[in-house]
Formats: sequence, structure tokens, C-alpha cells
Amino acid sequence: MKKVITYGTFDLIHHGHINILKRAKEYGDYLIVGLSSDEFNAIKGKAAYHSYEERKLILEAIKYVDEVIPEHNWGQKVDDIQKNNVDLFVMGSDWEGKFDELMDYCEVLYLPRTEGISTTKIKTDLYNKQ
Ligand code: C2G
Repeated sequence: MKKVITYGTFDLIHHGHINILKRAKEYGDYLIVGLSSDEFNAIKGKAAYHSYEERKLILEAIKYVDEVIPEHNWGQKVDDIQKNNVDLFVMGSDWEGKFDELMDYCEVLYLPRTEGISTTKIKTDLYNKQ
């Protein structure tokens, strides 16, 4: 069984998130998502609308996702990869090159980001429509 892992905040789920999850799953048989905790989001400087539990519930309802684990810090990826016997690490291209050190532990793949959508854009567009 080929295991794939990806990480993110996945707040206000949109088609860009679905695209990366769909494509990541196509490279294997089992997709794990490392979901940023509320505390880690604060460290990342991201204010998520939905709590960790709400974002986890939503992700677990997506057919491409097989397992959701908490992402507490930047440094846990190697341990996650080894503990879960992960074969492939996938991230969107906005992270191109940022996680190449993981190549010592598994394959690393950056997939093209979906243009024209982001959680920030959603918030901004909604605000401007008021
Ligand atoms: N993404 C995408 N296209 C978009 C928006 C996001 O492909 N239009 C991808 C990102 O590249 C990332 C994933 O969706 O691979 C999740 O994006 P975010 O929720 O914004 O996560 P991020 O803040 O990038 O956190 O340790 C890694 C971090 O947790 C990643």
C-alpha cells in the first residue's frame, strides 16, 4: 500500500484544497493529512475561521482523505513519515523546494497550485460584497 501525506490548515475548504487532495490521492492508496492545530496556525500567523475539530470533521468527509493527524509544529514531518511508513510527501507549488530535506525519507512532490482561489481571497471577496 502506497501511503501519501500532505499538510495544511484547510480552512474554508475550497476547490484548490480539493484539487490538491484529489491529486495527492491519485499517487497512492492511502492519504494522510497533517492538519494544522489552532495553536500551530497562530505560529503560522494564520487565523482560521473553523476550529481544528471542525476542520478535521470536514476533511474526514472528503473521499480522498483516509486519515487526519494533527500538525503541531514545522519539525514533526520526518517523525510522521517514519511512524506512518509514508512513501510520498505532497504539497502545492507555493511550497516548492521548502521541504526538499524530506527526500532523505520519502519521495517529495510539489503539485501546481490552483490559481484564482485562496481562503484569504474568499474572505476578502465576501467582505467587499457587503
Ligand atoms: N493549495 C492549492 N491551491 C490553492 C490553495 C491551496 O494547491 N489555491 C494547497 C497548498 O499549496 C497546500 C494545501 O493546499 O499544499 C493546503 O493549503 P493551506 O491550507 O493554505 O496550508 P498552508 O498554510 O500552506 O500550510 O507544514 C505545511 C503547512 O501546514 C502548510
